[in-house]
Amino acid sequence: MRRLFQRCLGVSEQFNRALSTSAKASNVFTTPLPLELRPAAPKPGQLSQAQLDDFYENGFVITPTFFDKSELQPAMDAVDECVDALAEKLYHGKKISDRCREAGLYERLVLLDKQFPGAAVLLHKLGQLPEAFRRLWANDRLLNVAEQIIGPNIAGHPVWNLRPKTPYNEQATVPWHQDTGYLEPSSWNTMQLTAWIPLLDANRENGCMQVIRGGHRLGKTATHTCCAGGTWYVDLDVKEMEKSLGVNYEKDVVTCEVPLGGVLWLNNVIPHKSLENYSKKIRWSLDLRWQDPNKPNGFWGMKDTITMRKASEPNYKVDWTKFASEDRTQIQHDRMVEMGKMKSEVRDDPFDSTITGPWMNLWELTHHNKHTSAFMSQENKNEIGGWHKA
Ligand SMILES: O=C(O)CCC(=O)C(=O)O
Ligand SMILES: [Fe+2]
Repeated sequence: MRRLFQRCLGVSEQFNRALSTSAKASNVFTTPLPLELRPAAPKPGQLSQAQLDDFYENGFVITPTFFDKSELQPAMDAVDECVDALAEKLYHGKKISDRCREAGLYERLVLLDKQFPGAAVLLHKLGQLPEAFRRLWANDRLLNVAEQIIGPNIAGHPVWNLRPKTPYNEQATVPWHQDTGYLEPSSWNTMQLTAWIPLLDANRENGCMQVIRGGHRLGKTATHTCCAGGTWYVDLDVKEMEKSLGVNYEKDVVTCEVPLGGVLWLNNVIPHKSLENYSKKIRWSLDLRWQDPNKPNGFWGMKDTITMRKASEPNYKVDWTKFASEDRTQIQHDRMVEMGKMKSEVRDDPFDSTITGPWMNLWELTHHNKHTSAFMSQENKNEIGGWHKA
C-alpha cells in the first residue's frame, strides 16, 4: 500500500518537473536539431529539406515509397510465423478446432479470432521481437532518417507494436491519443520518432491513420482519460484537444493513406488515431520508435532503450541479447502484479486477452471494461476512484 502511494507521488513529482522543464526548454517538436548534430553528408533514405520542414511544421510526414516491397517481405513472413505459432497454441490449448492453415496472411487471424475471440489481442500482446522485425528496426535507411531528427546517438524505444487490425474489431481501433499519454511525464519532452509501417496499402476503408496537423506545436501533452470503449487504450477527447493543444479539429484532421512500402513518420505528441477497418482483410502494421539514448524513455523503468547508433563508434553493431530476452508484455504484467493491480492468475493465463499497463494509473479511469477490471485487483477496486490523476 505504502509502495503504491509512493509510486503515485513519484509520478506527480515527475509531472511537475516535466511541466517546469517544458516551460523553459525550446520546443523539441518544432525545432530542428542544430546543424552540427545532423549528418554532414547526405545519406540514403534521408528526408528532403521540404519533408523535414513538413515534419516540424505539421508534426508528421508521409514518405510513400520508402521501401522496396521486397524489403518488407521478411517482416511479412515473420508475421505469418507468429500467426502460425498462435494457431498451434490455440489448437493445442483446445481453444480452436481448425488451424486454418490454408488461409493467407491477410485472412487467417480473422478465422482464428472467430473461433476464439481475443486471438488478435493475443497476437498484439506479442512481447518478443522476431529477428526480421529487429532487422527492419535497425534498417540503415530508417536510422538515417532518425539521425536527421534525433542526432548521431540513436536508440530503439521499448514500445514497438505489431498491429493485427482485424476487420470490425473495436479492440484494434485506436482512439485519439498522443503517444506520450502512455508514458511517464519525465519523457514528455523527449523527441521520440515513430515510423508507422503498413504491411499492405493502408487506406480509409481498412483503417489507416488520422492525425491532427499541428497538434504538436505547443509541445504539450493534453489530459487523456482511460479506457476507450471496450479497449485498454487511453483516449483524448476532441474538445480537450482543441482547448489544450490549440487545434481546430475540423480544419486540422488529416487522413493518412499510406501505400505498402511507405512510412508515416510521427513525433510523440502529435494526436493520432486509426479508423475502423471495414474491409475484409487484416490491416497489419508495425510501429517502431527511436530516441536519444541519453534522454528519459518514460517506460516506467520497465525496460531500457536499445542502442542502434553511437556517434563515437561509426561501425557500431546492435547487440540485441538483453533487449530481445526481455518480453515487454510479460514485464508490464509482472509490474501490474507487483503493484497489486493485477491478479497473478490473470497474468499467468496464456489465453488471457486483457491488456493492462501503468498508463491506467496515470489518467482518470472514466470508463470500465474487462481490461480495467483486470487492472484493478479486487482489493483495490474501491480505492482506485480516489487515485491521483497525473
Ligand atoms: O496502427 C494503429 O492503429 C495505431 C498506431 C499508433 O497509435 C501508433 O503507432 O502510435
Ligand atoms: Fe500511437
